[in-house]
Amino acid sequence: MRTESGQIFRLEDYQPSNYLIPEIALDFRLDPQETLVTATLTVERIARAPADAPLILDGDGLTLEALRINGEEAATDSHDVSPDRLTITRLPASRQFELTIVTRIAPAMNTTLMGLYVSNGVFCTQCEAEGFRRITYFLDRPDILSVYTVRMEADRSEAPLLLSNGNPVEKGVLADGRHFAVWHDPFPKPSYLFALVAGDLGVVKDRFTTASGREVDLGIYVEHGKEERATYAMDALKRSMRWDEDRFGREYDLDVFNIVAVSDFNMGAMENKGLNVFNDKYVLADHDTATDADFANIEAIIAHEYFHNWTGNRITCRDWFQLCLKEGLTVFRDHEFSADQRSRAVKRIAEVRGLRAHQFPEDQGPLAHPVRPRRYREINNFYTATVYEKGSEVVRMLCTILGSEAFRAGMDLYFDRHDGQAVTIEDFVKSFEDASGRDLSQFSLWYHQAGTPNVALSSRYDGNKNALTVEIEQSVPPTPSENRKRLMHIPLAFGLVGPDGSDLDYESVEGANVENGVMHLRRRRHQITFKGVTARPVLSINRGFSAPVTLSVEINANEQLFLARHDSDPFSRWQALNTLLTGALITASKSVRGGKKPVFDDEIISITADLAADETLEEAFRALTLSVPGEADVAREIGRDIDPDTIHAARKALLLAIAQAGGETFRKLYDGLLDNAPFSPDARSAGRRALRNTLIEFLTLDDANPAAAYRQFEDADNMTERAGALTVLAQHFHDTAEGRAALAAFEERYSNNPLVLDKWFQIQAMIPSAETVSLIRNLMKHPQFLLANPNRVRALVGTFSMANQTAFHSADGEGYRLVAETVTALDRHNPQVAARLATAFRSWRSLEKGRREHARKLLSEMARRDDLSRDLADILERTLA
Ligand code: 0A1
Ligand code: ZN
Repeated sequence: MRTESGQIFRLEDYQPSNYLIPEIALDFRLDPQETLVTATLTVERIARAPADAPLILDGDGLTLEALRINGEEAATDSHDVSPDRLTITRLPASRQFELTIVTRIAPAMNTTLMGLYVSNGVFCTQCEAEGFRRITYFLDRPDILSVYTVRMEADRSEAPLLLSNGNPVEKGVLADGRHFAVWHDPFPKPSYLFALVAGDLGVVKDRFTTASGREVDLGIYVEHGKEERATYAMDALKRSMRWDEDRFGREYDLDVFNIVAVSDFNMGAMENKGLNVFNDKYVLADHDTATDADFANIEAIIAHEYFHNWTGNRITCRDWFQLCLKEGLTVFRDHEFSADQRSRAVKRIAEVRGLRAHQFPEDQGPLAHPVRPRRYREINNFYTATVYEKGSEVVRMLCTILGSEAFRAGMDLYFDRHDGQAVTIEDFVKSFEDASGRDLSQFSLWYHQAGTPNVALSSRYDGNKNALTVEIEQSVPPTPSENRKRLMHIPLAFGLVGPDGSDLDYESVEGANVENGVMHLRRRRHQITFKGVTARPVLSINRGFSAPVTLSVEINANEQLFLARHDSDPFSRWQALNTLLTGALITASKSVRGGKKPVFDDEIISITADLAADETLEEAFRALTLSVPGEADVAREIGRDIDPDTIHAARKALLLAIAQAGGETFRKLYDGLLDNAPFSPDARSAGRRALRNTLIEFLTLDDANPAAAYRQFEDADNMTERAGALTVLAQHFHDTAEGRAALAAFEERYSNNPLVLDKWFQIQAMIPSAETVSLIRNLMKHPQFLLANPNRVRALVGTFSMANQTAFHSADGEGYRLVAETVTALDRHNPQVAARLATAFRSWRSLEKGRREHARKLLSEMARRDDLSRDLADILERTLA
């Protein structure tokens, strides 16, 4: 495996295939131990290919049983076969011919969860990115589009349900208790969108009538007995289908749309044509078992996969370098959907927090890569926050720059022009250039250049001239293998906030293109002068987070406080407060490191408490203002020589200070938010619960007593408040009688529900204590801990590595050792999940020396092993480079 890990794929080497496969018929004799797959391909040599061009098909661990060319057994010297490749050198002279390939695979032994595998007794597939080659030899690349007909045969009692892509065409009973079904998908698709599911599952059914009157049968398949918990997902699906018609004019195109939930899945979900396969975590929900965050995730992911039907399936990627073509765009679409379903401002704040927590550290560390990478070793490692989340931000900027009408015209042109094709980012951008008449070449750098740009900004007001002058400078820091950066087009939404809090007008502006409240930076430096500004304004910049940049703004604390109280843009209000709190935490952690007691400015504390109590604001927003920046956020801002213990101590001190300032006000607020209305997952009710959950942490800290949290834990009639209270108990009172009792009660109550048990593992993984490493080691021996189940591994070890700054980074290196050992053990079973877990080390160089040394040693030890998967070898080598 090690030698193979060296191969690098480069964008500039892209060559169209010499052969196409317009049609494929697949026949599966399903059996967990030994499944026979017969693939009959119609192969077509392209006009300009030489007649003797070999046909090289991808495979991965396959056993070839038979090969026929135009129905005749292929001569042994006509081809060369290995588990990973089938090369056919002697082919018919005709341009079109038929190839029949029989392979034998063992789904029950497949622990990688790529290709065909068995999850809880259900056969299912995962083919993106390169899983189809684990089923049969094929041109397993996204620019080969084929019409699929799939026949499945299985034991009737084990697998009464037989599903594949497209529409059902035939089914019937066979001898020996077996049966079959045939599905046909008329839309040509790449192999990564192939799927089949066979098993015994329950179903929730519904119907949807599209705008043009097409009737679609909807089905969500889940384990028997869990059907009730799929009704929210069904509702989200119907809302998504309607929204895509209303907002983008996109209708569904088959007679059926099915979703299957499985409990072993490497990622969130998969958009296979007409047959989405989901991690059951993103399907199953009811108030007793799912938090409001779970409901929101389900809504977003159901929408995401559905939206892929147009952005990804009807129009797909030419090659895997173009992954953001479908992912960035589809994330943008699901973000917009959620914003329309819920509070736009709250949604935007959550997106930005996510981007900063996941994408910024990636962009600022050794794994940085452009939204459209130019090289990769293992494509599985490029399903990243940069491709998805930054990719979405780039589409959002496109919309900001063009305006929503021209953006929609560009989307329409893209759909018209490229339906049924496999295309590139250049094709995508060109649609917008052609629809709008604008030159987007500088803008395109967002796709091609890695790194988070920084914008430094200062302003001065001249009261005699009524002029505000803003000095701005952009810079992009170097990233691996990209030292010199070009200047970007950065759209910065802004406002000139006047003394009464409303935006001031100006008469004229020079120094940059400024339109519709957006400054367009295109040069390294701009001096922008606004004339006719009648009072001294405070500049509110990057409103709504219009560009994914970091800012260095010369602004004093009073101005920042003013924005936090008065900015008309709710995102910027939250941002102003967040900047103040982050600054306070950095100062405080320096004090702790210097052996001093941290102190906090009264104004910052009181504004936080005031905003939380401001009833003119929606509850969800108030909950966000009260959410003090996380330890990782502060670490990222500090950037180097980080000591996580001092940040933890500083943050705890800040929580206490806010708790004491909030005191009685918080208590009243908390009590007032209790209502006796029956549970509803809607945004308003979720906002009230979010605020209660935020407040309960302060109440218990103020009391220095777990009683209030324990009461919430016991009284809660929903998972949001129950898990919220348990989190507070685990974070601050894990070694009290209440903390222990609550954890035990939770375990007992939900021991039969794996998704809720994940929460129990997760909450313990976050305990900031010196004993947590040994706690995790014990929990890994829990009868319900399974290395084979990705959700379980992520809940315990993933959460520990990503959301427990103090214990993961424990000064003795034991947290790192725990994660390194898990990564190594997991790599033998599931390289994809192992490699992802290993990315927890990506910021190791920004730590203080002792921790850095521990991390370097463990990373080097892991990298030296000679049995690493390509996935893990790639991550380790780049992390250490
Ligand atoms: N295309 C999916 C993500 C996905 C990618 C790879 C997978 O392989 C295990 C699974 C899912 C999406 O964007 O939702
Ligand atoms: Zn996607």
